[in-house]
Amino acid sequence: MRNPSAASSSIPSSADTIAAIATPPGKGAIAIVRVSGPRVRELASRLARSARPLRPHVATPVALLDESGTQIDGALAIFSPAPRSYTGEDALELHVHGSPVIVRETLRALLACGARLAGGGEFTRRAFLNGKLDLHAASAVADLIDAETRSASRAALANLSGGLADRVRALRASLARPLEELAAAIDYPDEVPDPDRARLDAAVADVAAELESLRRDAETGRLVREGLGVAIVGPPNAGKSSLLNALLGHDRAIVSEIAGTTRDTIEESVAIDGVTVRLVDTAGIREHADRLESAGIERTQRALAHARIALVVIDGSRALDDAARWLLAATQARERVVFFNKADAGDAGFREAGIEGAILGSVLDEKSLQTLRATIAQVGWGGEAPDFERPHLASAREFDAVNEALDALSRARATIAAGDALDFAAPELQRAFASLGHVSGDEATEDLLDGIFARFCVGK
Ligand SMILES: Nc1nc2c(ncn2[C@@H]2O[C@H](COP(=O)(O)OP(=O)(O)O)[C@@H](O)[C@H]2O)c(=O)[nH]1
Ligand SMILES: [Mg+2]
Repeated sequence: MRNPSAASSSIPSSADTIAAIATPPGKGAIAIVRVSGPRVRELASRLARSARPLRPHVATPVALLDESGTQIDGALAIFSPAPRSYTGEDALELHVHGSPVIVRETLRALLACGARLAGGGEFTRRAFLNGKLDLHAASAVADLIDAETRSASRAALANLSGGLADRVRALRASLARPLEELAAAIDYPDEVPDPDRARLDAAVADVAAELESLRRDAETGRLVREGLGVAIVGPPNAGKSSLLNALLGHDRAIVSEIAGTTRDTIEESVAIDGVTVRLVDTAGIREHADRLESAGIERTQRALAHARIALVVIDGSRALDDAARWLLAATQARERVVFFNKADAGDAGFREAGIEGAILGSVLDEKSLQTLRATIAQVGWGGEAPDFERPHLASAREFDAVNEALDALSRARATIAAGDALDFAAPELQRAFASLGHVSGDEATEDLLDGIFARFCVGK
């Protein structure tokens, strides 16, 4: 939906001029107050007095006044006339000295002169409504601000540059043609022949294949945003904490020959192939009076539940104990990397276990660490460094919409293949078409927009 006039009454009017503090609270060198909307010029001429008129996109020193004409600050003003601004409207940025008092006074003066306090994400919402950003890119703005790692910010930036919405729009266009043909055949059965089934199916299959590839990229995107959780589990004294430290490159966990030194879980991140790998070091599973300690089992299972990959560390130099056997069995059905440590001292446990793909090595040996990193990469993302620059579906909402479209397309294909009346295929294609509109933003409802912009901060 690109027509602001269609906005429902629950949405603050985009005819208002909105203002917000764009920088974080607290003292700073400078702070920025931004304004957007039809009354920006009027507000600027009243509150920002300068020797010469503000020139578009040029930072100009101004005396910043309040509504009664009293000076608040000496500031820099940047005026961006519509449509060449972030929001696509007339916009003004006031760079003031970063004192909370000045910032508050500036905002108060703007509100006193007729601006309204912006809602969360309202600037970006206007940018979307004015066609400055597609919906996918607009949500990427929040991802970029929320990014906590370099890889997450790169991924968000790729989405910000657009491209994905265009790709989805092109897929919609590929569905539009068969839909028109079907509609014509259904509406005028006597004049228009049914579209050729094989050709129709091929067209739908092409779109489905593209969507599958979008879905695969989305998995990569999630990996990039959220990182990969790896739980280091194993019996006490196997070398779990030593391994965490070795992968980190510094001593984080206490390593000791006294079994049971790591009491709690420790979480640290390392980058492998640019992906943030979150390593969780757990306390081992001890044996108590010939029985495995239940608290240790519980702890281990909790760590495993939160991780995608189990990194099972076992002392490979000596015979397997009950804890080792329990762990190997407990992790058998999941994604795991099995590392038999202490190869410098022997390989009895490694040979006894005979586990395919298990690594025999030592945390003291850089080669073993390299093999471990490569194996984590292999299990985590297929070994090939993820492409951070490729735009991808970034939210569960987009992911669901693509899944719905794929489901509808497969139902349509089943109908076509079964030789059923093509009347049954048409609504499914229509459904897929609509779902994709939620991703490209061509069919964005107010509810959808509310959901997307709800997580934005005020001033963005
Ligand atoms: N010989 C040998 N000793 C190791 C190796 N890795 C760890 N250790 C020793 O094993 C003991 C237990 O290590 P630690 O990392 O605390 O084990 P955790 O209980 O599994 O966390 C320490 O004395 C380490 O120095 C290894 O590859 N070879
Ligand atoms: Mg430990």
